[in-house]
Amino acid sequence: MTNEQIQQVIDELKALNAKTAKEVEEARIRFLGKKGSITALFEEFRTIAPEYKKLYGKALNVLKQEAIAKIEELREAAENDIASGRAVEDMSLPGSGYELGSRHPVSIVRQEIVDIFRKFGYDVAEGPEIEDDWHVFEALNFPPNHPARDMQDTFFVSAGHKNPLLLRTHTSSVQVRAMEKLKLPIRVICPGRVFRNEAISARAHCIFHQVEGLYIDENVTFADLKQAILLFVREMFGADAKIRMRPSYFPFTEPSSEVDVSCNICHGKGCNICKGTGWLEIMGCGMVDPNVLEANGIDSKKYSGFAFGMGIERIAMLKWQVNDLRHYFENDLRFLHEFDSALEV
Ligand code: 2NL
Repeated sequence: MTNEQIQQVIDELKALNAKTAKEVEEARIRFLGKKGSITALFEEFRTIAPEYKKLYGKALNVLKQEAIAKIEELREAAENDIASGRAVEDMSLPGSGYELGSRHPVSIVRQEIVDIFRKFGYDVAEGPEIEDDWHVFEALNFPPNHPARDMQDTFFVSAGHKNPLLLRTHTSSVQVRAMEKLKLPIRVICPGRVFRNEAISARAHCIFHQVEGLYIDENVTFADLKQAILLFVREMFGADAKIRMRPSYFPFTEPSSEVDVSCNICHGKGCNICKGTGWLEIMGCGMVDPNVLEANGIDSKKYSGFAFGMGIERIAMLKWQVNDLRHYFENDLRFLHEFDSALEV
């Protein structure tokens, strides 16, 4: 490397007079790009004799900083020219446009469910994701040795503590808070994120989303529950959708039931989505156990209620036949853009 070579680059930089953003970018590449003249000088610097390294090194660094500063200055001037309309840009170029985001499938389904129940007169309630044992288990009639209370199933934030904090495993905890806070009758819907200590696979995830509902008043019966669910299912899956209820068990409801909706793919004929049965499981529900009412200070002789819960990803899977849960959490843009057209505005 010779002094002349360096001087030549300095002269070129001094003479540089790029006007448009495109010219500035070309100049940047010419000086500082991978094959740029300043980059080349730095390459050569490696081969010069040690006693000259300090001198040349300093000169090259000053040159590089000056080049960066000058190009930045020119870029700003070019941008100001564009902003003020002074620059005569190529008007035939396409506009840059905004990259619009779109709603996540889980958000789309949650909104649909919530909107339906709002129409029925339910309030929407949210609550904390980090909870205590009372709101997640004790107030919901979980016996002391129930497996859900185990570290295997629940994430503890402060294990071993005498009143440990944990990540809620269902949004029933929000309904417990609603019972503490709201006056009767209560009609509330609780969407939210829940957590379970599970290995991630196509069929299980440690984070997922739920919507739970609770209705407490005088004289609420199982017939009211069945009708509420039927009306919901008709709104969600179409006017001809049918429901089927199977007996089940939850600690917080008695009696408890699992709800199936008629398969809207094959209309009962049997297909691989409903595994030939014509039915798809969509939620669990039941009459609120009197123990739960009493634990929350509600007179179970005077009041009764029903509750239900559904997994949002499960409904989304039925709606779009996306059968690997992991897709909902990876935020792969190719997946998310599939739902652009699902946005109803
Ligand atoms: C399911 C089943 C269910 C409830 C949730 C509930 C809440 C209160 C009292 C009584 Cl405060 N019950 N919630 C009841 C039955 C079923 O969820 O499969 N969820 C995904």
